[in-house]
Amino acid sequence: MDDRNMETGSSASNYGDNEHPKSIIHIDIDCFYAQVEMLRNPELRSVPLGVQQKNIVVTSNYEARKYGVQKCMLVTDAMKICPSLKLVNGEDLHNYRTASNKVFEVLQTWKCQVEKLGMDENFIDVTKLVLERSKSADVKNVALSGHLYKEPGIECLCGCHIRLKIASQIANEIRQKIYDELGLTTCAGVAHNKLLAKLICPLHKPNDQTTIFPDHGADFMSTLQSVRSIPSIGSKTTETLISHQIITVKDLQEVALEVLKKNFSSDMAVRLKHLSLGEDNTPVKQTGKPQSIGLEDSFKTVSLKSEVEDKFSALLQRLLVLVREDGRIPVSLRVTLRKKDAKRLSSHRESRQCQISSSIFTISNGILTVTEAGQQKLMTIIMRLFNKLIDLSKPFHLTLVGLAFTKFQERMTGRSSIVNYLMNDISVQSVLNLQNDCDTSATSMDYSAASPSSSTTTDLSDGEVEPSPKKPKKVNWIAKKRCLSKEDVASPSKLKVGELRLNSKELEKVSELRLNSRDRSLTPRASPAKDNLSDTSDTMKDVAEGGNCEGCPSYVDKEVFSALPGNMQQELKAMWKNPSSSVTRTSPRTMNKAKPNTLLKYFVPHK
Ligand code: TTP
Ligand code: MG
Repeated sequence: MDDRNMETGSSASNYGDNEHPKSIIHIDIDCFYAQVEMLRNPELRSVPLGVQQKNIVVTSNYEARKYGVQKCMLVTDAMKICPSLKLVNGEDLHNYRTASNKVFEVLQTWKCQVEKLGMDENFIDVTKLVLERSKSADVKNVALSGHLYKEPGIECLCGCHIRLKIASQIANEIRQKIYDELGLTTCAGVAHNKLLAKLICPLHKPNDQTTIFPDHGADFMSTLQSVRSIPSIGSKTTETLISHQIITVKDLQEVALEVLKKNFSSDMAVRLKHLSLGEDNTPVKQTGKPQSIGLEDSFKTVSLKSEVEDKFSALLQRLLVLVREDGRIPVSLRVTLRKKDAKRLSSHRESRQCQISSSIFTISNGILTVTEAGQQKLMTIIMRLFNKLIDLSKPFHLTLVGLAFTKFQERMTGRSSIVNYLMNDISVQSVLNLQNDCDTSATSMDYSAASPSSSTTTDLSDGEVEPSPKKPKKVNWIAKKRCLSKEDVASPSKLKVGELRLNSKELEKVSELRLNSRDRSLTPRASPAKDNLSDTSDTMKDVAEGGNCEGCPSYVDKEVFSALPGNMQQELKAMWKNPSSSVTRTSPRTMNKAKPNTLLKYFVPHK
């Protein structure tokens, strides 16, 4: 992009260019938690309703909003302005998560890329669908569904106006389907990029939709009163911008690029400019399983080790429920703290993580479980990490503790791990699913808060660390960004093994079989594996006894292992001893350079 264009506020770019080929829909569920509660108890529909977490009304239904009850209001304030407000406790997120997953499933039926953003928002890239429809429909007469931000002065030469009108029809169908199947009303934004689709979405709510054409992007952006309204601008960037008197998005549009470059990296400065003009080229990335699963709890102050332990213990109980629902075996645990620091404007978190033994988890009837002893072991690890973060010889004051499982054992559904060959189900041992089912890597535009909240408001609910678009408002209720941190992003498998593939149904069966067989194969340990606080893997201490399979993890089928040629056995053992050289972490390029006569040669890059 030409810097001069930036400085004059011109919207030419590819980021933008004069072509706007994409059609993106953003869907946001109306008063999400409140709707879920109203579906569970229809009597709540006709009364003003607030969903409470600790002393905050995290959302309210539209009946309550008529009285002025807003999201994130203190319960006391909400009750003052609406004494008839009915409150339900929303601290157990299970039903919200279930509803969120159901919406995601409905969206998947359109066979387009769907990116989940937190619990109640999704992006859908309907570009291909629009193109298909534009071939068959009487495109010139296609009508826009819902609202249009502004009537166009002239038709854009690239034909995007017609395409976006078709997309608006699709958005309407999607919303109708969500309503018909789940009873949930939603809002939608339709645009040629994610940024505008998201920001235009709430223009008409509830239960409505808005489309914006590219030519009005910069104009619409200039109406936003705070740079913080831009999804990927977090509190730190905001602070820096404000310190240079760049407060509104219009200010950002008008400031010279050179000024931004003095305060940000060149790339960041250019990106800020693009965003201010409504330009964004980040793709909609299909959401898979989250990279990490975590919970946080924030509070006024905790200064005793025993209190910290109680907090962690409560978090762990809840976290284990989430992990069980997820089904993957965690192999890494992260502890996060926020120390009280009156001097700092931004909240400041510190984390420590370590690998954990997979033997802590067992799979019983296909369900992930942790024994009492396993839980104690996890608590020991947690407190050890805590001790590394806090100097207990001095007083400490914490305002937040967090726990997250940040890595998961590769299972047969979808990765290149060589250990997949060796699980106890010989009938499927040479079959890998190559679909990238875990690709939740952060896009270059992270729609979650770009930095932790600067809020020091206290007595808050536990925040579920999920990728979420909600920037902290009055409260610091969530820390989504952590879950998308780049170091957590595993690169998708690009490998294939022979030509063997299964379709998803078959894979489900295989998955079940493996879970069952793995369950059967779990052997009691002579001594519990040590938890390693350094970066070296502890999971490899998870050894099975006896025979020439000595040194293999317990899930390895001894028979299969014994049948392998000696050099392969050696290689696998070496790999298990030194997980950093594990095949699962090896890039396809490295694979190609594998020595002859190694197992690695069985892998060929996926083209
Ligand atoms: P939002 O989409 O911001 O709010 P909403 O869906 O309740 O209302 P709207 O009609 O304006 O879209 O957030 C989705 C859910 O996330 C919300 O129902 C409750 C929860 N939430 C919190 O827990 N804390 C918060 O600070 C916010 C903003 C939301
Ligand atoms: Mg919503």
